[in-house]
Amino acid sequence: MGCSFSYEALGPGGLGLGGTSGGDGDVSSTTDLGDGDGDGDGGSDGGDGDNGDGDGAGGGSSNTAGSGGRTGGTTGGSGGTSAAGGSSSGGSSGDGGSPAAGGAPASGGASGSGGVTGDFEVTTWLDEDDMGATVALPLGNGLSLREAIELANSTAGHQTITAGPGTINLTKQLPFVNETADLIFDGTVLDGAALSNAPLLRMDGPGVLIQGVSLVSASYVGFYLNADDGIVRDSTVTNSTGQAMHVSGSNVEISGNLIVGSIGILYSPSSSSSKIWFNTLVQVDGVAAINPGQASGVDLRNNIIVQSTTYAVAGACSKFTFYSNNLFWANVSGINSQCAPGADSPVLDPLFTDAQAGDYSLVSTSPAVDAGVDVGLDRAPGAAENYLGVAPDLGRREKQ
Ligand SMILES: [Ca+2]
Ligand SMILES: [Ca+2]
Repeated sequence: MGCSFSYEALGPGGLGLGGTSGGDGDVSSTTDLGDGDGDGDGGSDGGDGDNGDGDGAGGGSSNTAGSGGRTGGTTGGSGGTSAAGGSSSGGSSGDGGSPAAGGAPASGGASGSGGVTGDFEVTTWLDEDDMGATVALPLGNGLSLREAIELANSTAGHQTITAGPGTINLTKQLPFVNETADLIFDGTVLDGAALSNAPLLRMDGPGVLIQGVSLVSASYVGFYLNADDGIVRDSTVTNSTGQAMHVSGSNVEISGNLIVGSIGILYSPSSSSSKIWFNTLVQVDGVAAINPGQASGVDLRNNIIVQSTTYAVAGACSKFTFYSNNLFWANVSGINSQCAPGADSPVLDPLFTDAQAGDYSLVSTSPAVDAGVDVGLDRAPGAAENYLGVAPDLGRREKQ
């Protein structure tokens, strides 16, 4: 699935490394996940440092693979940097481009004007922690996620970290994302098997977006939303025994995620006005798959919650600003002992395509199809409406 919102400078090219007179570092901002162009133009003395274009062919709603990769700058000039191509992540099922083998590090003169500083693409799956790693000199085997987060944290303003398909076996707790940033993953797995009492991803800065990552072996907490306005979208938590998500911040959005097993989504009392939209939760353990506790203002719509080992949801009706259009099925203790769902919430088998094989997409006859309500989230990029058919589908993917 492509995503409609635009990213700031997915093409991280143009690090502003111009020639002596200051070249332009232009970044074509992109609106499609699959396209990333980064052209850094060298300054007048250096000629054009063509840092390579990364054109990801993927994106869009067709989920075709983004096959684009990046080629490094060959002409170099004085303006070229390595790895200046676009991030070229495809649609959600697309393959990102391969890391650039790019041109030599810039030796340009004074810093150029323009360009965007601080876009970081993960280029090694090793959980390195090289002191002083930078984009130009990542040290070790490349720029690790850990190093990228450290760079984003130490760089003022908003940055985007990207990572493509691969598995990162975390060796210790990652740095908390402590200022605003987007972490855009495409087929990236974070394995927390070596961690104990540590969240796999903790968001401590306001407005952090995490998208498209798969967490496994989270024994404590998977996503820790510890600041306001955070978003966890299109991600998964599986094969985990801890809390899939812990919500302390307010006005957070948890949308389009798949949680299988674990002890679900829990809250701190400090949280208010959270949005839990379009998630699929299967076989979640604990008090309830979604447990607001003492939090307030939960907007719970368009989810599929099935086969919880106890309840699907905990909490009196007063906890919820919205509590509608959710599908419940085969939750062992019941749906929610304190607040009955309305008639707009089907209690039916959702008819997953192949749950045994881990495919929790919907078949066309699923009662979750068109059973949702438009909450303003674009569930069908490229379509005229925010959804396909006559209404949004419940769960993590719009079927039809
Ligand atoms: Ca490194
Ligand atoms: Ca639909």
